[in-house]
Amino acid sequence: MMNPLNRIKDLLQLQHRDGELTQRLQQIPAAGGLGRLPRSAQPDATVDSVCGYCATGCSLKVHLIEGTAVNLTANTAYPVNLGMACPKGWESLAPLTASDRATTPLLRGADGALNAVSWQQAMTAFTEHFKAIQAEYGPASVAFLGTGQIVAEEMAFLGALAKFGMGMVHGDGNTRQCMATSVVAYKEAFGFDAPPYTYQDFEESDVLIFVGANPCIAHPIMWQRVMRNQRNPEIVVIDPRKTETAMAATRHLPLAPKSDLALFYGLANRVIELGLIDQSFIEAHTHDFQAFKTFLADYTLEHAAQVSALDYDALDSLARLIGSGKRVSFWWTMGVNQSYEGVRLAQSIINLALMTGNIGKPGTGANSITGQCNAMGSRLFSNTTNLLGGRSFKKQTDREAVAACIGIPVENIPSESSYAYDQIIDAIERGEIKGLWLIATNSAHSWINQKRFRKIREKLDFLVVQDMYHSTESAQIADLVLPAAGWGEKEGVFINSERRIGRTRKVRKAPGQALSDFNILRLIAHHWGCADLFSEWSSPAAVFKIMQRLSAGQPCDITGIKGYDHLDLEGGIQWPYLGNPDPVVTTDGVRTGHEKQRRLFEDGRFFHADGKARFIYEAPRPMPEPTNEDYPFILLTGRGTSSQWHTQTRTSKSDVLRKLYPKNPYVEMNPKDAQRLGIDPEDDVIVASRRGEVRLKAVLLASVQPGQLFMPMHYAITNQLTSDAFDPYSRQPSYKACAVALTKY
Ligand SMILES: Nc1nc2c(c(=O)[nH]1)N[C@H]1C(S)=C(S)[C@@H](COP(=O)(O)OP(=O)(O)OC[C@H]3O[C@@H](n4cnc5c(=O)[nH]c(N)nc54)[C@H](O)[C@@H]3O)O[C@H]1N2
Ligand SMILES: Nc1nc2c(c(=O)[nH]1)N[C@H]1C(S)=C(S)[C@@H](COP(=O)(O)OP(=O)(O)OC[C@H]3O[C@@H](n4cnc5c(=O)[nH]c(N)nc54)[C@H](O)[C@@H]3O)O[C@H]1N2
Ligand code: SF4
Ligand SMILES: [Mo]
Repeated sequence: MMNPLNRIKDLLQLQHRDGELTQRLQQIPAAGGLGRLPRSAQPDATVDSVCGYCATGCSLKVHLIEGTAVNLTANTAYPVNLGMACPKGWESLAPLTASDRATTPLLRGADGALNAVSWQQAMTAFTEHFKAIQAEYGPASVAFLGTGQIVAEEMAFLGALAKFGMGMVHGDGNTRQCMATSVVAYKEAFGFDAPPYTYQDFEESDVLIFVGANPCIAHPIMWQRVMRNQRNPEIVVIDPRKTETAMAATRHLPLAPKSDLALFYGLANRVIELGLIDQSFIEAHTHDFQAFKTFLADYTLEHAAQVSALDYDALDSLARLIGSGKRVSFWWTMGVNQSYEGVRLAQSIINLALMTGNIGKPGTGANSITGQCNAMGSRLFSNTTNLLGGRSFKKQTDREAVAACIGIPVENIPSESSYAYDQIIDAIERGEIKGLWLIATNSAHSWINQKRFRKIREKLDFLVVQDMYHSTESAQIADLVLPAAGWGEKEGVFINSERRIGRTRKVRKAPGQALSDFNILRLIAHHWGCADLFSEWSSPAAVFKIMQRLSAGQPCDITGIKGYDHLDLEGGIQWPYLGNPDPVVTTDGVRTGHEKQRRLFEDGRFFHADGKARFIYEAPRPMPEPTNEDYPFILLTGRGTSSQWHTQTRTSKSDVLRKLYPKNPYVEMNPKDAQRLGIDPEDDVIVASRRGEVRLKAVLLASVQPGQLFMPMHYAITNQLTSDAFDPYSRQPSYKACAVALTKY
């Protein structure tokens, strides 16, 4: 069972670079199930490939024998990870050879069971069912839900095929659960969805403020970059829990959950009061500061201290630090994004960076950290919320530009935006959407309020799940499972958190009849009868060229990249990239030609037509589900260990990773609450919300405040409790707080 030592072990493990852990990992049968290699079998080649888990985007050197991966090490030459990798990265090959890989298509038969069928039968079922639904209920009655974990070329193809070829209108992705808030916040404030930073900023900052982010667990190698900072920085963590990151920080502000917005307005108010704003930056580069200042009058620092239950002096000191720090950077993740008022909260952070001129310079920025390996790719190229290349479905000129660029009739492009994920679920409940296609996302575990999700299954006439495994919660309830290749079994690019486009490589053959998502999409296009529209979309490399054309003239312009090899040569390339002087490799192997680190807004120009950023604000709202007598605890959810990834379909397949995290679900609670309720460590408890109740082990930790509980999202029971509240602007689910009761079992 879980004990806090696991966490510490976990932290220690990621301090190792090429040390002990590497050796331990090398003793494990070479990931890939080849068993122990004979001494004579030395790798005969090595390729660089970007990791397929988190958005840090580390580069791994994959060692091959006759074209097949046998091992991997961290890439020392890559500007992201500089030779480091976390346990998940080291264990990237293990999930590929798991016994529950989907190796043939599976179709639910009259007997109610999923039976192996040929690709021909699978494609016939796919097209017949979806076409029949569309014929009866209209083209928009079939929808898809995608991901931030397939290569960008596959995302672009999926979005284009579904919407321009198959007539779908609605398609969204798991990035709605994750990044939607930042997307909207940036678009409104900067004029484009543009995280401005480069990882070098971790090392060049004097004050780093992490809000609702736990990089020690969730982005371990970003945290290593923080640890390389030689400026003796103040590291501030704003999180209700004393997380691993909070423990390693210089200051921790354990605020009351969801009091962040009042807190940031209070800090802004105080910075103004202290005269610590950057007046010349505000005047030259922003709009609406005066109105924001007037609005702030109601949000004093005293008010912030009261609402957040934090000490006034600690907040006053933080306001002074933000106002007077030379290089202040703000970093946020899901503690901000997954909130019913996440967009305004992200903007309250952006406002602080703008008013103190902390943007566009080394070590500064209002920086949203992305989650999955290709979350940024999906933001730009998935054709879900945005029309390909960061455009709008609603704009005629944008539709025409895309139609001309990819040679399809403009009428094929929907003129309305897609429903968001939750709206797709609502539409299924209403009977408006009857067919659903899930690609590389495990909604039947990860979506909020699972009871409701499971009910909509009954409303669907046909559910297709395209996944690496047949055992996922979603595959288990599908009508048709399409077996997909995973990371390491296909080619393409990921775009990491600092906008760096990096290449990922095929280093193994997918098992059985599993195909890359790219090739599955090609098959579907053929069987649907729209392959001629996509004749140019013949390979990932061909689609990368299309993506480059689609980016032309946009803030994410990448027309200067000369192809995949160029990405390899440069150690990935950050967007935008219009092509600097040709890269040159000097005789001693040094590459020159473009700067390896680039941040946005160095010239103070933002992407709005007038070049100015906006201050955006709104009064805080009460929590949708506050505690009461019946449900006296606030339940927080999030990442549990650096060795667990989401719904664990991949990380649970590694012998090494399984040793690094608790197998069974648990809830972390404060020892004082436990004592009051007569609960001992390891006791079984019941946690109940208005949606349901679950039984699990109690772990007593002072890192959780009294009155709060924490459950990792990696166990399927967690989302039986969460409540479906959403941010109104981004439609991102508010996973991070609901009211629950806890009793001894
Ligand atoms: N090991 C591992 N790494 C991962 C992932 C994984 O599953 N496993 N997933 C990846 C993905 S997709 C994502 S999106 C990222 C997520 O990365 P993070 O966002 O860093 O991780 P979380 O644990 O979800 O949430 C961060 C913190 O938000 C805090 N929080 C909750 N409520 C509030 C609040 O009201 N205010 C504030 N200020 N904080 C609050 C929680 O206590 C938690 O510590 O991680 C990525 N990296
Ligand atoms: N309570 C709570 N719930 C949460 C969160 C939280 O903090 N709290 N966080 C949310 C966030 S930020 C996120 S990002 C989501 C993640 O939620 P999901 O996307 O549902 O989680 P994953 O386990 O990453 O699911 C990815 C699926 O794709 C499959 N897969 C992997 N690679 C490939 C591939 O190349 N092709 C195909 N076809 N399939 C592949 C995997 O086997 C897996 O089934 O969870 C959200 N849910
Ligand atoms: S930090 Fe993220 S990208 Fe780097 S090795 Fe770990 S999971 Fe992979
Ligand atoms: Mo995420």
